[in-house]
Amino acid sequence: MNKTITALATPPGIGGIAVIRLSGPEAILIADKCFFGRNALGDAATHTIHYGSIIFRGKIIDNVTASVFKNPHSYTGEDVVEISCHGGMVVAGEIIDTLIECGAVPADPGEFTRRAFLNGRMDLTQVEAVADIIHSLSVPGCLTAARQLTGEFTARMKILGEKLVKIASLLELELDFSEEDLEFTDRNEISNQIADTISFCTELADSYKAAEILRSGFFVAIAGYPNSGKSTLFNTLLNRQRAIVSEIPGTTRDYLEEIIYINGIAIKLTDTAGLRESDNIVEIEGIKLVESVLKLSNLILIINDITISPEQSNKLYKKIALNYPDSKIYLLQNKIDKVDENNIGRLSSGIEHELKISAKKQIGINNLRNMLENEALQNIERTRDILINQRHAILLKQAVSELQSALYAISSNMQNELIAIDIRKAGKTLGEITGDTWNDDVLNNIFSRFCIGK
Ligand SMILES: Nc1nc2c(ncn2[C@@H]2O[C@H](COP(=O)(O)OP(=O)(O)OP(=O)(O)O)[C@@H](O)[C@H]2O)c(=O)[nH]1
Ligand SMILES: [Mg+2]
Repeated sequence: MNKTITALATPPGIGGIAVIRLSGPEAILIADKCFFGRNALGDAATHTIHYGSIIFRGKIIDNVTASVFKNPHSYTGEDVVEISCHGGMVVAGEIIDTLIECGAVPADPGEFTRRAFLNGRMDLTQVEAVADIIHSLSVPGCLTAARQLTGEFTARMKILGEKLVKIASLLELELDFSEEDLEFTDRNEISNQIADTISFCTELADSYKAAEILRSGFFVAIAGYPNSGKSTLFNTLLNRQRAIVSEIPGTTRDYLEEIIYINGIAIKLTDTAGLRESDNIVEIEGIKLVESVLKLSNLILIINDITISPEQSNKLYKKIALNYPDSKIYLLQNKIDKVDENNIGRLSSGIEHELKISAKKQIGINNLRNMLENEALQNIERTRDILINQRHAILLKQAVSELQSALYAISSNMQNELIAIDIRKAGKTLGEITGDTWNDDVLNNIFSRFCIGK
C-alpha cells in the first residue's frame, strides 16, 4: 500500500498563509489525529473546508483550515487533506513534524504529481506542463503550458497514433486475406498519409527551439571588439549599472547574464568579453567563454564603435555569421552621439541588419527594444500551442525515422508485414510521448525538475 506523504506546498518563508499537503490512503485518519474542529474530518464530505486547531500532545500549534478531497477526485487521485496555516518560518514546519509523528512520511520532489500520473489523473505531457508552469519565465510560456494542461496535445498525439494503427491493421488484414479477392488498399493513399504524419511530426519537433525560448527566454548575446560599448549597452537595457564600464579595453572578462522583460517576454541578455588577440591568460579564457555563449544565442548583437570606423567590425560580423549560422545577427553602430548629426546618415557598414545607437546617451534604444521584441515574437510564433521539450523532440524524430523507413518499404514493394512493423513502431513511439508506455528512468528524469510539495 502507498504510504501517506506530506510536504509544504507553498514556498518556505514569510507569507500570509502556508499550505501543507497530505496525500495517501491514511491522509484523513492522520489529519484527524491532530486536527480538532467541530467535526472529525473523517465525517466530512469531499471538497469541503473546515476550521479547527492543530493540537498535538496537549499543545496548540495553530488555528487552521483543512480542505478535504476524497479519492479519486483529488489532485493525486488519493485522499488528500490540505491544511492552510499561518505563514512564516516556524508554524508549517511544526505541523509537518506533527503529521510525520502521526504516521505520514515526507514527500519526495514531485511525488504528489507522480502519484497523479500513476493514478491516471494526468498523462505525461500534462505532468510536463505542470513543471513548465511552475518554472515559467514569461507570460506566453505560462499560457501555452496551461493550454497543454488541458490535454489537447495528448488528444492530438492519440489521433495520430490511432491513424497509424489503422493503416498497419489494413496492411495486415490484406496479408490474412491475400489469397482471396480482397480489394487492396491504395499504396499511394497510404504513402500520402504517412508523409503527412512525417511533416506534422517534423514541424512539431522543430518547434522545440521556440518552446525553449518560451521556457527559458530569448537568448541575446552582446559581442564585439573591446571598448565598443557592450557593457554600457547591457546596463542601459537593464536600466541599472550592473556591469563595470571603463575606457580601458578588456574590462569585461567573465560574461554576465541578466533577464529583462519586454512586454511579458523574457529576454536573457549576456554581456561578454571584448574579442581580440590577447596574450593575457584571463582575457583569453574570457574570449573562450564568449564562444560558448554565442553557441546558445538566438540573436547576437555585434557592437561596433562607429567613431573608429563604421566598417571596423565587418570582418568579425562575417566570421560570427559563418560560425553560428542558426543565430540571427545585428550590427549595432554605437556612439553615434559622438558623430556629427549631418554625417550619421552617410555612415554605414553596408550590412543588412544594422541599427544606429548610443548606448551611453540612450539614443535608438527604443528602436532596439522593438527589434528584440519582434525577433523574439517571430521565434515564439512557431510553438503551435504546444511546448515541445527535448524528450518530445527526440521521440518525434524517432517516429519520423520509423515512418521514413515504412515509406521506403512501400516504395520498394516490400511485404506488408514489414511495412506494418515500422508503422506500428512509430505509433508506439508517439505513445511514449503521452506516457502510454513509460519506464522509471523517464519518470525520474521528468520529476527531477519538480520541487517538494508539487
Ligand atoms: N560617447 C559614447 N561613449 C560610449 C558609448 N558607449 C560606451 N561608451 C564609452 O566607451 C568606453 C567603453 O565602454 P564599455 O561599455 O566598457 O565597453 P565594452 O565593450 O564593454 O568594453 P570591454 O568590456 O573592455 O570589451 C567607456 O568609456 C564608455 O563610457 C556611447 O554610446 N557614446
Ligand atoms: Mg565590457
